Amino acid sequence: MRTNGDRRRGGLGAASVGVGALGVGEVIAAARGDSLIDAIGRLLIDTAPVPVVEATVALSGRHDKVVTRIGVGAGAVAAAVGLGALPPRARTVAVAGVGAGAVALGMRRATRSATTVAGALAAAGVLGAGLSKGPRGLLGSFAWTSAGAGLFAAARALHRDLDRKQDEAIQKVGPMGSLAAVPQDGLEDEQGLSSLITRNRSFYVADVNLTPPRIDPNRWRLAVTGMVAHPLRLSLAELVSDAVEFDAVMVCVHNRPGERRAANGRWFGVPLAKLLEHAIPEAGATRLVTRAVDGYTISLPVEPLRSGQWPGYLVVGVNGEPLAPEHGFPARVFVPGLYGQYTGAKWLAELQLTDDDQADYWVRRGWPSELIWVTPQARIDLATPGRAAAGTTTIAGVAWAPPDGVLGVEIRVDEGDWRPVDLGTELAPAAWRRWRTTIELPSGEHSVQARAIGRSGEMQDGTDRAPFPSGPTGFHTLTVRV
Ligand SMILES: Nc1nc2c(c(=O)[nH]1)N[C@H]1C(S)=C(S)[C@@H](COP(=O)(O)O)O[C@H]1N2
Ligand SMILES: [Mo]
Repeated sequence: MRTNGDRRRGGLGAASVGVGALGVGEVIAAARGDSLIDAIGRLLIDTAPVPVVEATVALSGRHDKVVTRIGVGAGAVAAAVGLGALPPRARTVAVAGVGAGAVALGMRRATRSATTVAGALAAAGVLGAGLSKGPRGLLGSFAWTSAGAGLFAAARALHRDLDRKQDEAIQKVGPMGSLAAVPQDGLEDEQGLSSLITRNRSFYVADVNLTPPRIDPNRWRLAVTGMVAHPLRLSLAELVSDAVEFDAVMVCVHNRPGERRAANGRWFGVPLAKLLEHAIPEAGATRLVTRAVDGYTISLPVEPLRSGQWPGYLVVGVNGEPLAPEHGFPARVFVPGLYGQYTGAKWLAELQLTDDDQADYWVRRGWPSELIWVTPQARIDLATPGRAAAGTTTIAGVAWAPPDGVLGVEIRVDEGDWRPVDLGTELAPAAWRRWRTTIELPSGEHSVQARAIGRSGEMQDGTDRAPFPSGPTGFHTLTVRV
């Protein structure tokens, strides 16, 4: 007869075996720079229903990757506890199932790696053996847990080492364009206002990978393939020599008004029109597939890029530096005005010209296949009392309406009349524009809202709408207490 106490100890023992087994898997995968947890996480990201993805993005904000990783780790340990509670024969079958899952994981393009498979199989083996014997008492559980923790630390050290090597390789690539003349818009004195150019380490990160792929810039080549008269294979140095600078804001389709999934950069890239001119697309080539090293794709129509109607770029740097690992080093595609999810892949491996209509990553998951353009949006960064004169409040922020530019920004207090604010100098139509105004507010609590007006006349839509499926709308509302 098993008592409750037995069961609790059994659960603890199985959990400790789970930690130990996962540690074995992590350290083996890490030998080649992979991670079992990240591979499982990517599988979940690739298969989770869109409402689950949307809820995770909305609830975890900037911490979505950490939250996913912790979820995977906790889930794996919980699964070990579940397996531990099974009768021996059922457990053997289930552990074999885990092994089969490991092989399946290694077959997927996004996570394909022999070391990940080896790590997962070893973890399954350790799990099976550990659960059938069971750790002896509390000390046994403690030993398994500490062994697992030690292996996790070893895996982490291996990853740190590879990250350091990647950073060194990126440093060696050298400067990308120049920030020689730091751009100004006349609002430099406003403390607390977003900077005109977002610093590289403040750029938001949004992608389906838990850790960025590491790419050796010396071996990397951009392939231009498919329906072209001249297929190309270009090194980073070759691309750099054709690159030009441009200023533009990149916005994630998940950026609800007031959020910070948007960043303004001085980018360095080769106009796609120029690359296409070299490659010479065949007459029937309608789609340009931007494909990342892990198979992730975003497709764009060829014609407007080829003609230059949409100034798209193959980007190799931002703010004077090469792209950071999490932002797509060594190259990505960016068409200013399209939301990040539709603008082109990071960690680019290939530009393929085609006439097929194979759906992209997010389109297969239920997002529309039509490209989604960024709509005008204004964000309030600060409301500072008494700066200009006693009894007044300075309100300032940023606004964007790429690619045409911001024509005006207006604010209203307590849903009263809209009034225009002062705009900073426009850096470029596709960039964000800073704004500021000083108003008098009677004492008490007030709601302040802002809206942007695009140069094409498009007014920011105040209807509160979630990002899925066609982009967010609404106003940023700030409550100010005077
Ligand atoms: N390869 C790849 N490229 C990608 C993505 C991705 O998941 N994988 N995410 C896209 C999305 S949704 C956005 S918003 C931008 C974000 O770029 P950033 O992380 O540099 O800000 O990259 C885009 N390019
Ligand atoms: Mo995004």
